[in-house]
Amino acid sequence: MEEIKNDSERIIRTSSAFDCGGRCPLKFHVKGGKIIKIEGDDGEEPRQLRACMRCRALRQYIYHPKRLKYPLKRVGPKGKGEFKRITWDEALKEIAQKLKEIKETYGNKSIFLAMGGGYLGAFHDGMFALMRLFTQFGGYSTHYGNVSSEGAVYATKVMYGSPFVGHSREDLLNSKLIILWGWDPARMISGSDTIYNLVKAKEAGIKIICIDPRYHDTAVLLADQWIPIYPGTDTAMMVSMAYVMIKENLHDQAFLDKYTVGFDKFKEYVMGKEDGIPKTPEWAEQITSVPAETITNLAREYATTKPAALMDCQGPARSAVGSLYNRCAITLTAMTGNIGRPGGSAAGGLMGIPYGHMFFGARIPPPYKNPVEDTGRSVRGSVNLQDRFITRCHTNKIFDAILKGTKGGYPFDVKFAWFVNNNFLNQLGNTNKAAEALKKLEYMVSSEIFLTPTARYADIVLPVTTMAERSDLARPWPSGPYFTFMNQAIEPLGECKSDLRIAEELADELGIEDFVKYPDVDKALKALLKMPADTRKNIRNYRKFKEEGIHRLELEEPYVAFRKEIEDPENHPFQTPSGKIEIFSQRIADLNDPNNPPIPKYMRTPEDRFDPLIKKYPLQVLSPHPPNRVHSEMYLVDWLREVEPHRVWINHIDAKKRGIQDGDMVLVFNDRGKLLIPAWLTERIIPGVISIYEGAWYDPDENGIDRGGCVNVLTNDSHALCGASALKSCLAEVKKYEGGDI
Ligand SMILES: Nc1nc2c(c(=O)[nH]1)N[C@H]1C(S)=C(S)[C@@H](COP(=O)(O)OP(=O)(O)OC[C@H]3O[C@@H](n4cnc5c(=O)[nH]c(N)nc54)[C@H](O)[C@@H]3O)O[C@H]1N2
Ligand SMILES: Nc1nc2c(c(=O)[nH]1)N[C@H]1C(S)=C(S)[C@@H](COP(=O)(O)OP(=O)(O)OC[C@H]3O[C@@H](n4cnc5c(=O)[nH]c(N)nc54)[C@H](O)[C@@H]3O)O[C@H]1N2
Ligand SMILES: [Mo]
Repeated sequence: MEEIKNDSERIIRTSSAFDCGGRCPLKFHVKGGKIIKIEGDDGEEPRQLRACMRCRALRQYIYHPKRLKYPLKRVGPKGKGEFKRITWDEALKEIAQKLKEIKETYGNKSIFLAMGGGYLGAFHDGMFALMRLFTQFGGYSTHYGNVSSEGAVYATKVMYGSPFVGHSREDLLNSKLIILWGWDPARMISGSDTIYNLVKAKEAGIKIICIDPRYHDTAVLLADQWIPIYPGTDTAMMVSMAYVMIKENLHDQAFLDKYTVGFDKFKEYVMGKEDGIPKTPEWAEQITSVPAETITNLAREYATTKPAALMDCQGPARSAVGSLYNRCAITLTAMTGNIGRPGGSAAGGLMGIPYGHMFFGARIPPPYKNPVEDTGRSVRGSVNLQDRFITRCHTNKIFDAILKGTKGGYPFDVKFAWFVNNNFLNQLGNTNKAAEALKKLEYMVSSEIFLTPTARYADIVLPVTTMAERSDLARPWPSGPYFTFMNQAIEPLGECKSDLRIAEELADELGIEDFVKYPDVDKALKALLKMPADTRKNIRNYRKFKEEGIHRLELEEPYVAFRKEIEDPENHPFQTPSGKIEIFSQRIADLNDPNNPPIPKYMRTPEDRFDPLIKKYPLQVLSPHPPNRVHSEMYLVDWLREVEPHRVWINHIDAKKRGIQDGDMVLVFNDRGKLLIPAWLTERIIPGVISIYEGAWYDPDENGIDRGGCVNVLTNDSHALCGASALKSCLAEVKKYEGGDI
């Protein structure tokens, strides 16, 4: 854990636990109780996990002068940010009192828990403690639908019966062609070993093609070819690639026959038998803007270069198209026989790899059953949409549900809401509407590290510790085969407490005597590591793990998704009803919903480029994840702001039409909101599309114009049928801002 450097300087091994998919192993140099320097992993190549810019800037985050250090009570209007300091005792007594009153008057259904991914440690992830607390208090209402990945989860559940579609990243080196389709890992990380392996692949001469409306950082770094495409039209291009393969007999019919069902139906759609429209590259060109010749060449290249890795992701699926993007990508990987093969890819959003030792989730002691959901079914990612949580609202509908309640068809009327691990006012669709909803709440609590735009609406704000002030265990999201031990480096700042401690103390106030507590963190972490998830890979030497801060799994060979299913299909069927990869899904067909086709298709969506609304709002709005933050986290850190000033990406052609010059302050607006932001004129985005990184803090002025540049004042709060949040189906207009009222 600690290595004494000299009399007073110690090195503490830890890692981040942000929601970025990476886990940078870190060395904190601590002197006199303060972190004075941060270094990255010192592991040997090729296994070194180089620290990202955010982790290198952690000191400015942990010691930021705006860190919350004491409990606060709101004294001004909601949203204005006027608070006074109170004691923990006062804060917890008031919250307990309110909870009892609201339970008595309206029942447990009116207590709402809003949970995000702000912290992903195994133990101190406070929302689990709050879930337990509210369960024991008689139950609570909440939301369903993972805002990140619901489209991909649905696609993989339908087609494979499993979301574990990832390969170890070093397997990229076994590919002959890598297609990054809506994926920019130089920015979004997706495992701390991803970009390293992509760079190695590039150095080895493996061709890399990027398909994205933006010439993003990974494309700049690695792409042999960038294919710009209009947002929301990828499925048209994928379907026409299938057309070329079928027409030229380039697809792997033997693979399709052996491992899939329903290709014939897909083929009928592709060739035009179903609807009279052959899905030719010319047809796709009209929709996507990608020249027919480019599509044809890519189809040929992908079908004839073996193995090839088609890497789709989750971003394009965070739209009204939702899972169809991932379903089409999976179909192409099946048509080319790339599934279950080293150097190939199963597509489906690049999600989990079952490396074993999932100490997550299992940390919640009983009771598990939320009494409010006694009558509800709870099938996350279920193919049958009717099976979704019928007691919950969709995540992107939280604020609509608060506003409309049971009268609007939601299962509850929210009176009390607790926001933990999220800044949802800022991060979900339609921020102005969200602000209205928060004003309407009877009572709101936020446990936070900073006074975020969401926390500004709370009645009580509770200050929580950062990762430097507690010990925990963590693992990267999907890929890296390693686990980290987060050693506490410093004492909690001010009066900060972890969410777990907060829940424990509140349990006392509420008189919940049998609430399980963890006074000894070290003991609790040891117990977590003993869990039998996958005994072969269990970390046996607790002391070594704690000291080194990292446990790297030794894999004999790179992990390849569905290898067993492909190599030994008799004994390892896919977990679908047919036991095969379902290009046609009878389960979806049975739902008989025209908006949810049983085969993957190109479908139009609201606020796409063919929506008549485009006359009024001619620009499609992208809102990728910021390179210099994790969503809205670290927004206040100056070092990171310097790296990437917050600007709207706009092509010269669009800017010229509007008389906009580089650096001009512009107003971006639609019927949902208006924001001010400087323009960045760039060839790195396709004309007709603009891009604003999500996560800038909402800061509305008296005219309702957001001066913070929070893109979600523009986005809408709808979701695709499959459960994907439609944050990227959004149209807006841009004009030069001349000052004054608008
Ligand atoms: N327009 C647009 N919007 C998007 C997206 C998009 O692509 N476009 N992406 C969406 C996606 S995929 C996601 S996952 C969401 C993320 O949405 P959020 O989860 O709301 O995003 P964060 O900004 O990470 O907010 C996490 C908050 O948790 C706080 N926090 C950190 N650690 C702790 C802790 O230990 N305890 C407590 N109590 N709080 C803590 C942080 O200070 C921060 O304010 O955003 C979504 N929003
Ligand atoms: N630095 C950093 N890393 C992060 C995060 C962060 O906030 N900051 N957030 C993490 C989280 S919670 C998540 S869920 C992941 C998200 O990871 P992703 O879902 O991969 O990220 P996005 O930024 O939403 O989008 C990825 C790319 O898709 C492109 N794109 C958008 N729409 C379309 C489309 O219709 N077609 C095509 N072809 N491309 C399109 C965008 O231009 C962008 O380059 O990232 C994680 N990593
Ligand atoms: Mo996410």
